[in-house]
Amino acid sequence: MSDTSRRKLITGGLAAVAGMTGLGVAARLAKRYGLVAPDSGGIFGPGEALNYATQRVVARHSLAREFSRSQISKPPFANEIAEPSDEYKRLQAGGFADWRLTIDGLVDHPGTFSVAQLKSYPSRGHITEIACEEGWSYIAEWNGVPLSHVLDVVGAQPQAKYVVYISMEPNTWDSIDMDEARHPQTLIAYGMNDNELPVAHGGPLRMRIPRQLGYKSVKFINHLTVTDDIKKFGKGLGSVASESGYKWFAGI
Ligand SMILES: Nc1nc2c(c(=O)[nH]1)N[C@H]1C(S)=C(S)[C@@H](COP(=O)(O)O)O[C@H]1N2
Ligand SMILES: [Mo]
Repeated sequence: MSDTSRRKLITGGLAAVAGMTGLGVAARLAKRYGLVAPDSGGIFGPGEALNYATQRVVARHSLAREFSRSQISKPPFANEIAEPSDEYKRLQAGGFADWRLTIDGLVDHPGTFSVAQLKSYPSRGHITEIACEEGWSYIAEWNGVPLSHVLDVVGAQPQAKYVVYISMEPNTWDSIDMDEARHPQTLIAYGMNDNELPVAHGGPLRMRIPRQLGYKSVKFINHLTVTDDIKKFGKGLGSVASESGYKWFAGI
């Protein structure tokens, strides 16, 4: 079956089944096609599974809304961060010249990248809203390298299903599926509002994933792992956040 007709079938199937016989069947259909979030079946019910499956089938190429320069919030709000470690302070004192992003897992060319190296790649910026699950949001311009480009540089392998991103902050990591990882607005961000990314906002490197809630945009990242088996990480729910009850798929 062609990809298009398969997608049509899934889309139609999901919608029809959800309408006619309830979400449970739709969730089973989603499972059959592998569209199941790592944390589903836990505290989240069939509605959650349907949300992720529907998003992936119907809206996988949709773009987060981009704003104009005049709409940038002044000043941007930074969420509270934990006290940085001594190691972080040492790196900060050196202007982050020694910061490294390690990339490994299902890639042909694992490696470590300096911030300068990442800045040498084609950059992308977008003016988007970052929305916290606690109810506040603001608009800022984010600059960085598309994660997709970096995945090409390291040669992400075709069987890859997730990118796990790990913060220098202890016990702080999350993951996204390859659709989100390859999405053109998904950035490894190093800049904000025409400046370096401030420490409060996750400098020198953070993930910026504007189609999902703020907590997916993890700060201080220094390690990416490409995997086809998310169950191997932590408790197998796809993120630290999911382990404490937040949704792994936080699409907005
Ligand atoms: N390492 C790290 N990343 C993090 C957080 C954090 O506490 N530590 N908070 C998250 C949450 S809950 C939100 S809403 C956003 C807020 O981003 P901002 O502070 O740049 O506005 O960062 C996310 N990334
Ligand atoms: Mo948040």
